[in-house]
Amino acid sequence: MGTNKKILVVNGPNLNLLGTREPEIYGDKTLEDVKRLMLSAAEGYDITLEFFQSNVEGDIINYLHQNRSADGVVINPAAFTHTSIALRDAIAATGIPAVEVHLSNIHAREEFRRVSYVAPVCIGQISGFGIQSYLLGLLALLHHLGIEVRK
Ligand code: CA2
Repeated sequence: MGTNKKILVVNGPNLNLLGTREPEIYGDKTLEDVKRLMLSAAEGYDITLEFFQSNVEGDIINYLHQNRSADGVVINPAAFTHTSIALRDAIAATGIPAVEVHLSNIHAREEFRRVSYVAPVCIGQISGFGIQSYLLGLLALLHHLGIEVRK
């Protein structure tokens, strides 16, 4: 019997509105669909997922601080990806192993989206697979942490 690991799933600004606008870029799935997808994958592992979304930069930073004992985080920082040194510092300061995920391929869009302030403090980045990016991000994180599928 292994020990249950806690994995955070953090979403940044405007992602609460996912599925309501710009389906050609972000798809028609909602954040609830993301949650369902990840929870069903999580059943295969001895992990607990905790979901958090905020439109407020400081609230995301405080959440990471409060949960710094978590084993890992899958994070879509949304627009804060391209602006927030504070969020980058919070990921580095808490030391929580992080995987950055994006619905869209941020490298195939406007120039300003190609820059990620958080990428250098993350294990890696998954970008462009719609809500599957979150699932791939979770699997990549679990692999990095050495968490194997339940027997
Ligand atoms: O592709 C991604 O996942 C992004 O992180 C999404 C951010 C964007 O600023 C990043 O460059 C890439 C935007 C999230 C906006 O969410 C929406 C929700 C509903 C309708 C339209 C956008």
